[in-house]
Amino acid sequence: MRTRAAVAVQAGKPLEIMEVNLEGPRAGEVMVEIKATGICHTDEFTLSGADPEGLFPAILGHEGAGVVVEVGAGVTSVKPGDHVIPLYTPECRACPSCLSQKTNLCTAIRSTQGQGVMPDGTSRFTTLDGDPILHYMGCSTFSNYTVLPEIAVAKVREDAPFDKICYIGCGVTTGIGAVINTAKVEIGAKAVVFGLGGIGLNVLQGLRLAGADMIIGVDLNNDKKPMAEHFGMTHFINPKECENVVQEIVNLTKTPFDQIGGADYSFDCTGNVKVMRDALECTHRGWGQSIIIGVAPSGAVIETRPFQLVTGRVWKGTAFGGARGRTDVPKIVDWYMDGKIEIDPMITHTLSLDEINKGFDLMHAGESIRSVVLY
Ligand code: NAD
Ligand code: 022
Ligand code: ZN
Repeated sequence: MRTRAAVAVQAGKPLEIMEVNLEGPRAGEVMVEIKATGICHTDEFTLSGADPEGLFPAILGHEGAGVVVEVGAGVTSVKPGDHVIPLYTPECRACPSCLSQKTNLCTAIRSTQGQGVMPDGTSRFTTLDGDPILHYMGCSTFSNYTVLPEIAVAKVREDAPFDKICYIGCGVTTGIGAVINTAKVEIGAKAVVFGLGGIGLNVLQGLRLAGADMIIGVDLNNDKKPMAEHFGMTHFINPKECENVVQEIVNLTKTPFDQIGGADYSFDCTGNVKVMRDALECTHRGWGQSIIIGVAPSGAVIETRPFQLVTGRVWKGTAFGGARGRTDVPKIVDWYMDGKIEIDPMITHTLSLDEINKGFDLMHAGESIRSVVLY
């Protein structure tokens, strides 16, 4: 069939909106009509050419929601008409990683996904001239119709609005999951969130959900303050307006009884390796945990003195918030529908597919939290 897609033809060039050919789903695959997709930093990172693993031409996009229209042979867990969210971290429930119950990083289709092809080694997309176009993160949600492995879709309830739940396909789950799954924050905790963009705001609401007491937000941009307060931030620090962020946080978290000070948990949502160091070092001696969520530039290295770890601080990282997509994503959709979490205020812009490059401009200008494309 033919479908409309925004194609990343070459690094550093705007996406080109065009008709492409899409082959039907083969065994173990499903075809999904994408109804809405968010534009996330990783799409920009790849399109810019800064991602050394980025391949072209490709159809980017990994934060979508839509409806199953056709299933290939042997598919049992979804059927045409089901509402789904594509998963860039699949969940096969059979590989050593899934069975370990210690990680969400399913390895069933890892290598082919990274090469931009389906598990059988081929692409379903071609140009109208017949040249192959690659998939991206196993999702390619910048196409109106796409094909995914069955293990890379989460079936969700049908009354949830696509234009909001698409954000659960990356940002919402990453931020909330980092708190619940990776850090396992407990009631009464003191936490710090570095970077109050689309991910940081979701960490904030995860912390509120987990019952954290003190939720300190750190951002270079004071304009981020009102929205962050709305999502649960109790204290704000602008590093440009204080001498030493680490000391500031340590002082803020001291009590008459505990004069050591330090956060129980911190989260890097910036991707800046200097921030990552501060995030570790502002945590409490003996038990503080710092979770890296931000994706650093290719080749970047983190530094700290081993003494920081020897004295009990813990450095962790998280991919997709440690969430097992097919199991956890439907629950997060329920939380949204039950009003436990909020998404609507974070979707600051909605665009048509023809306007998708505007979404990247808004991201560069720091004007958007999330731009969502509606098909
Ligand atoms: P964003 O651009 O919306 O937000 C980043 C925020 O950090 C901005 O508000 C900016 O002002 C602030 N900031 C920048 N430098 C800072 C500094 N030195 N100190 C304090 N604040 C600073 O980005 P986002 O959408 O929130 O994404 C954040 C990061 O999370 C990105 O690196 C993204 O790639 C990553 N991410 C990771 C995963 C994962 O699974 N690990 C998933 C999604 C996104
Ligand atoms: C999503 N991300 C950032 C913004 N939006 C993001 C980027 C990378 C990862 C997770 C989220 C990530 C962490 C660890 C890995 N990836 C490796 C997983 C593995 O090897 O098992 C990652 C993922 C997918 C892809 C590349 C890297 C890909 O499909 N190309 C999950
Ligand atoms: Zn993303």
